[in-house]
Formats: sequence, structure tokens, C-alpha cells
Amino acid sequence: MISVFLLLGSNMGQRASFLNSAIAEIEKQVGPVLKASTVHQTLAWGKTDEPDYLNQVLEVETLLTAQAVLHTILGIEKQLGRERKEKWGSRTIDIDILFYGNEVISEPDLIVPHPQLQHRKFTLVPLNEIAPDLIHPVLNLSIAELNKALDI
Ligand code: PH2
Ligand code: MG
Ligand code: MG
Repeated sequence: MISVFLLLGSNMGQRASFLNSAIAEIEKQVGPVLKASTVHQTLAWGKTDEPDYLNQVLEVETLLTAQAVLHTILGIEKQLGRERKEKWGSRTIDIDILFYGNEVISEPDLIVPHPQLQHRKFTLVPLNEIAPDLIHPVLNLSIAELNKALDI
């Protein structure tokens, strides 16, 4: 069993129900949700002329490989009406892998830990609610430390 941390984001339509539908599908297709952060409303980052997001982080226990998790969550995004048009454009649901156990993965379609997570308050704040002591296997800092470092 591996613990995988997922970031959910929605900034289109019924955002809260997209998060809840994603959680239900993740429970069915990836594994049981061990922990869920609260839902945070956040300003769009990167492409700032987009509507506000709802973001939430989950810890999920899984028997799937990292590649299988990736393909499963891409399928769930499609199931929930995700369309990909422009980078950082609005979306019904985005599901990103933040951590897969303490593995470091560098494949053409999958980089884990998520290469941007240490720069993004919308990821670190909910992650810090459920896993402050988790150590980033590349940066060797805890989530609490990374979260604090972004305030400076
Ligand atoms: N995701 C992005 C780009 N910008 N901004 C917020 N607040 N939340 C996100 O989940 C988000 C974003 C790319 O996936
Ligand atoms: Mg994303
Ligand atoms: Mg994504």
C-alpha cells in the first residue's frame, strides 16, 4: 500500500460538486481517502484573469502504480467533463499527483513530487493541514517548513 497525495482544483461551474464527484470516483478507482483537507477558495495563479478556484488536498491509500494512478485520474477528469484548451485555462476539475509515497519519479509524462508544489500557496496551505510533517524527498524539508518559507 502506498500513500498518494492528490491536489484537486476546480474553477468552472458547480465547483464544490466537481470536487465531491472527484472524491467519489477516486474512492472507487484509486483507493480509500485517508485524509482530506478543508476546501480553500484561492485566486487563480499563473493565469490571473481566470475565476477563483476551489482547491483541496487528499491523502489516498492505493495499490496502483504511479503510472496507473496518473491514467486513472486523467480518466476521472475526462469523466467529469474536463476539456484541455489552453495552459492554466479554466477547468471543471484538475487532479494532480503531489507525492507518491516518498518516491522520486522523472518520466516524460509524470514528475513526482509535483515540480511546482513548493512555489504554490494554494497547494501548500491545504497540504499543511493534513501532512505538516511529511518530508519532501528531494528538498528534504517538511511541508510545514516549505509552507512557512513561502510567507517570507
Ligand atoms: N492550477 C493551475 C493554475 N493555477 N491556481 C489556483 N489557485 N489553483 C489551482 O489549482 C491552479 C491555479 C494549473 O493546474
Ligand atoms: Mg494543476
Ligand atoms: Mg493537472
